[in-house]
Amino acid sequence: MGTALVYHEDMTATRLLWDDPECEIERPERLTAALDRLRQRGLEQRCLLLSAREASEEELGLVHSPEYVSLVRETQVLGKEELQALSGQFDAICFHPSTFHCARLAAGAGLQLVDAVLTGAVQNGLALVRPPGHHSQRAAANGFCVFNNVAIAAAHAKQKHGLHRILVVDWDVHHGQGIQYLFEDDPSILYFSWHRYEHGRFWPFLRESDADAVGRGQGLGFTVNLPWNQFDPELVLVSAGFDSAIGDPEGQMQATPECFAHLTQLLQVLAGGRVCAVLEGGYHLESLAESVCMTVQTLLGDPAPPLSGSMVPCQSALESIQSARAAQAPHWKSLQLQEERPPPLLPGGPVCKGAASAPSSLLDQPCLCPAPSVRTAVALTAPDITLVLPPDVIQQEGSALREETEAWARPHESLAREEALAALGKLLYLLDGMLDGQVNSGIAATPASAAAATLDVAIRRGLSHGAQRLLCVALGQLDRPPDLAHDGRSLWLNIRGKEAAALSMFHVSTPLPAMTGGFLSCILGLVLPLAYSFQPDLVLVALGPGHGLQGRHAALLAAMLRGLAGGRVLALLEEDSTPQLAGILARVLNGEAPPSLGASSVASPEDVRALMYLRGQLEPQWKMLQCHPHLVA
Ligand code: X5A
Ligand code: ZN
Repeated sequence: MGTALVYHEDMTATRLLWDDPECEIERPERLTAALDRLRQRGLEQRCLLLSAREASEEELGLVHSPEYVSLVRETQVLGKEELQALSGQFDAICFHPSTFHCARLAAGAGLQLVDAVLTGAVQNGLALVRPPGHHSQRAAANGFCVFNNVAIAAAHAKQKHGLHRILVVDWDVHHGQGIQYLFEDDPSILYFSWHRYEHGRFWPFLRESDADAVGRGQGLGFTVNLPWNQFDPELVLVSAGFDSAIGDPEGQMQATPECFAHLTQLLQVLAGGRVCAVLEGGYHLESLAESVCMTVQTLLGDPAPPLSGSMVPCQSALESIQSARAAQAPHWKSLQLQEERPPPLLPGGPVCKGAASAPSSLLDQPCLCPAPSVRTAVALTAPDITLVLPPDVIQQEGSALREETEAWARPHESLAREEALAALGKLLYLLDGMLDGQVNSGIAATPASAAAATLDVAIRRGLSHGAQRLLCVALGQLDRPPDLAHDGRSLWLNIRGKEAAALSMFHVSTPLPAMTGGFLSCILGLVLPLAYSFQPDLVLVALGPGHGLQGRHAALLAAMLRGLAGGRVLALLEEDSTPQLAGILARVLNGEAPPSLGASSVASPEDVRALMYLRGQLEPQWKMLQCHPHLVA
């Protein structure tokens, strides 16, 4: 459906007219550097370009007082001395005669983006704007921000489009106190911000930036940090600041540009993919440009490049997450999990083949080689004419050589039948395309009776032909091949109706949760932390006999797993799966947003118990699990 890029070059006009070391980083080149890089990468050309319009004074009035709007309007005719004097009345603000025009364009750009997304003209988009907005308040400019672009967009989405639930995610390194103040008592706008705080010693130095600010009145629980599995937003607005990126002089944090691809991708599973990002901070031109490209690329549906570095959360981050969860727990049922911590797995046993230390040949490819020419391929033995696919998803015709297929099939009785052999040939051909870097993701099918054997071959083939670490998520009656070496190169996660058990850190079984809430907790609380800790370079998802998965759940799982291995995900289905299931998986693997799940129930007590049990067992080995601490309310 497309990605909008909203911009107007007039927004480069406002600039610093006097000496001010605090304000000088917010320069016009921030926009031109980001835009140039988008052009260079061929990303601008893939977007629908919209020229920003000015927001009307009435629209500004959605969140600002008329007196404040007049005050900013009047700066247009002030001289330099007067501008400087007026600026001094605010914190970190430098007015320019063009400020009013630029700030109206910035707010208007956000409005246009929301209109484009909510009328269905595009799926998502980014507004590249100056000045930023999230610090600005009802009657005050603050922290380079004049009008609160994202807040105005949110108020407009409510008023003009009749929305009832809007999620605002603020990933700028600073707390957007302006947005918090404006919607503190409004339960229809959930404001989530993460920001550098330093116990109040980081700008804007506010007590109310801490985790215990949770909103007030009707809005209790709708301010700050919490997971999003009950809110079910209709629209996601992002206060997209990139001053948390590596190299930024303000933020001094370490987020690599790829992090923003992953953040974007995680948000795309919400609100049917309706994501509007609006630029806030970001002052290191190189880092800003790269991070903007990562965001736009992900909005366009490209898979996120793998994250690098050690996947071990630091103690202070864990403490911050814990205090935010504790503060929010009274307001969100999904946070009120009470379980005893089970004994951890005994030490010893196989260890992970150093995810960070051993670079993976497959994962290196996206950086060195051009992106795969085919994003998603579907290899079905009897292509179903009712299968509706987007034009860029290809139906694979090819098959591996007969002899080679037979050699792989030989150890398996269930692969002796002609249909099973033909399906295996197709799968091997597809898998080779992925391992060679020509195809990014794919779907293959197999007769149900041959599902286990086909998966077995796919794992072995993957590991012997270039994959260093392979994640296999198997649903239904599929057993881990018994002789598969415990050499730390394959992680087996079986989701089916049996009890929870971790046979080793690489062999985990968990029951399929009955309801959406439980399914979501299983993915967020177990599958993703294990997967991100393991850092596979190939992912297999197999829906085997009796998998019991609903289409929208399968789509969510596929969308989330796409964050791993640079999106190199192969889904294996049973031949008699419905064309709907194959279609939805193909579209999601190809970058479309999964359908919205609806407001989900919380996980059942049994589901919570199974999840807690496994997390407790596996936490010492898979450190990302620590991000979901055991809460005893
Ligand atoms: C939008 C933004 C930061 C202001 C920092 C003042 N503002 N020291 O990143
Ligand atoms: Zn900032």
